[in-house]
Amino acid sequence: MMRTMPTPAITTVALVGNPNCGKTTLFNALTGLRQKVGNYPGVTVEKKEGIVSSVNGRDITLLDLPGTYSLIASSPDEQVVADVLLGSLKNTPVPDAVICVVDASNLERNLYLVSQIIDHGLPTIVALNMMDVAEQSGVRIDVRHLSDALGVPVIPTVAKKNKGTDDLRAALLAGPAPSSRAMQWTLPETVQRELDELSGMLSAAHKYRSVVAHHTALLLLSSPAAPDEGRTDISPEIRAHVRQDHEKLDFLGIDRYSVFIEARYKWIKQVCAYASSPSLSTGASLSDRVDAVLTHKFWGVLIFFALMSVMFQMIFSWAELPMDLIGHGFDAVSARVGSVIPPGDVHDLIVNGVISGVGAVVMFLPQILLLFFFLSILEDSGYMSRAAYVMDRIMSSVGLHGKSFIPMLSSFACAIPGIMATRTIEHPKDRLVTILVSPLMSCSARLPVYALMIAAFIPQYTLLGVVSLPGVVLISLYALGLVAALAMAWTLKKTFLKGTSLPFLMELPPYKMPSLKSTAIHMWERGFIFLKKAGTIILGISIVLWFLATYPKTENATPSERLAQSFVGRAGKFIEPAIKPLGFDWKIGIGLLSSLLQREVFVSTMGTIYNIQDDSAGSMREAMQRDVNPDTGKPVFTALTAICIMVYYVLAMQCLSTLVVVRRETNSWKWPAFQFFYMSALAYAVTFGVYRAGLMLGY
Ligand SMILES: Nc1nc2c(ncn2[C@@H]2O[C@H](COP(=O)(O)OP(=O)(O)OP(=O)(O)O)[C@@H](O)[C@H]2O)c(=O)[nH]1
Ligand SMILES: [Mg+2]
Repeated sequence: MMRTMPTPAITTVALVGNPNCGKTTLFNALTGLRQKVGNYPGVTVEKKEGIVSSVNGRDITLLDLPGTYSLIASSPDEQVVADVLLGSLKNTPVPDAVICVVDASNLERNLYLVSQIIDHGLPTIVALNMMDVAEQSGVRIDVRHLSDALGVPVIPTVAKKNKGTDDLRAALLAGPAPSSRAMQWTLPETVQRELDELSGMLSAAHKYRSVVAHHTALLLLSSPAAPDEGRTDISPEIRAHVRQDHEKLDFLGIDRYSVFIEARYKWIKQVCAYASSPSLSTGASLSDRVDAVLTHKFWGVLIFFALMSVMFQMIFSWAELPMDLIGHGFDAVSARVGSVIPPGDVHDLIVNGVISGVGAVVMFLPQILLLFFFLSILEDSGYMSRAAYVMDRIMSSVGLHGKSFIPMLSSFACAIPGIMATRTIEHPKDRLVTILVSPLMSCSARLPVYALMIAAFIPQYTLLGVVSLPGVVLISLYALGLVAALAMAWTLKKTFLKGTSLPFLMELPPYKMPSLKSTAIHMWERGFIFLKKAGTIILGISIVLWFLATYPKTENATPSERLAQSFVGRAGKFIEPAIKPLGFDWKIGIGLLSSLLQREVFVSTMGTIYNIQDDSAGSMREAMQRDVNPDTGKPVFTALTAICIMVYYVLAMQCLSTLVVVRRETNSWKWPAFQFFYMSALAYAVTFGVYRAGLMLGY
């Protein structure tokens, strides 16, 4: 009589699959979390955890992983997947089971990874996702046949619409089992023999588990070069053995790299023939025709820049009304609170420090929301990959390729996700160059600085009836950041980060209608982060700044003189000689100092010090416009000073969080230090040039 073994409790399950096949969408559906989803390959670059709760209280930890085409990784994000499955990652147990997500509209290519996963021997469920897309394009898949051929359960899903996710959850909680089929693809006999032998040697010499031994053996055999002295994890005898194997197989005329791939594909073709009927559609689809224009080498570039211009123009003009409303709101609160609290230090702290400082930054919430609205649409529609494709030619002229453009484009939101996105870049030097230049792209923290300066000092001309001068200035600042990033990349690639790039291989994902819901969620989340920052860090800095701008108190002096005598006033005066060549006075100097670690603080600082200095009613904008330098008798801010400040903020590295992330991603303080110094020097030099040129032109 046979006894059925009770299925061991499953506690950790990993989601793996090709890039952009919907892993994170499924992850979110199963766990109720809100990890970032986007319609381009490489959205997820880190391992993320979530809990799938079950009725009987045996919860399962689900791991969302970056997308990968193969377990033989070529970039850092892909390496994470192999590491998790092999259990070579610290703090992460080997998963008990795998959900292999497959893009049904691209079955053949996706099955490559499935075949590798099945060989791994972990209990597996295939989630056949994007069934809607497959059906639309006429691909028919026989789910039962596919499941038979693979020897694992196959569950059709449409993750985006939450279809099939309950079945998937049920299958997961029922406890999946390893594939009932052994390794089904066949290698040429010699290769198989060497593989088995090497794998045996690795198990014996290094006590590798059989999966790890098999994986390592395959990696060693297929790698172009023999393992060198650097691989101290492998014994010298085995290294010598691998060298012999290489010579032998090369002698036999076997392409060691493609032999494994071809063998797998041969099997995959059989599976596909058995389980699916190919797409019925013929001829160029609508999306091909759209792509012909959007990725055209001339029109594509033009459309990209036109889209960007429209976006920044809109950010500026649409935000005007809500910004004014928020501004009035803060003025009202300030007046109200001001009349309740009796005059004195507490009154001043609340009105000048807290409300003006925080209010000055919060005013720019509409711009931030609009920025993320547009970025989210670019990401979700599938345009992002087209932009990278189009920019590939421009990027290759500076020695990088289009893949580096996605991190740069993401840096419009914030350099931190941009830098994280470089994990998809295979070539380490290209990755480093991209990390070093991405913070030159104007992030959302610069937007309040630009918006404040433009609104106060750039006249509202309208050119040709449609484009406004403020809009043009804003676009120029973003363009300056992009040009500086490209120029720096070129310089770095020409000097100490020389190296050739691999050819660019990037998938163009299908176009999708951006979902209103996910756009709204994205805007809400980013808006919340912005407000939270205003309510915590910026609030704290504003309070400290108010004290430093109020004490030590000088009696019988004008507010302006008192500010000059305060702690920050003295600090500003101290650095004034250094920044005078840029057209900045000591008050701007206070802003530069206080925003050294976070850019928006410049705006809250101006809010606080202009409220301290200028008692008369009216906005901080008016106070800044009115301010006159007593030494020269000229206004502190002119259009030229405003432009110089903005240029400085485009180029300077005023962000501690970015530096910390760069240190983590490059594993040394050397690169963030280099980045800080080169960006500061660049900012100083270019601002100086702009100021001199402006003076010469008579501004
Ligand atoms: N039509 C359709 N779209 C889907 C489905 N599942 C996900 N999507 C969309 O596909 C795109 C990619 O989804 P993600 O969940 O980010 O994919 P991913 O596999 O996590 O991608 P990476 O993290 O980049 O590897 C998004 O635009 C989703 O909205 C589906 O079943 N049908
Ligand atoms: Mg993902």
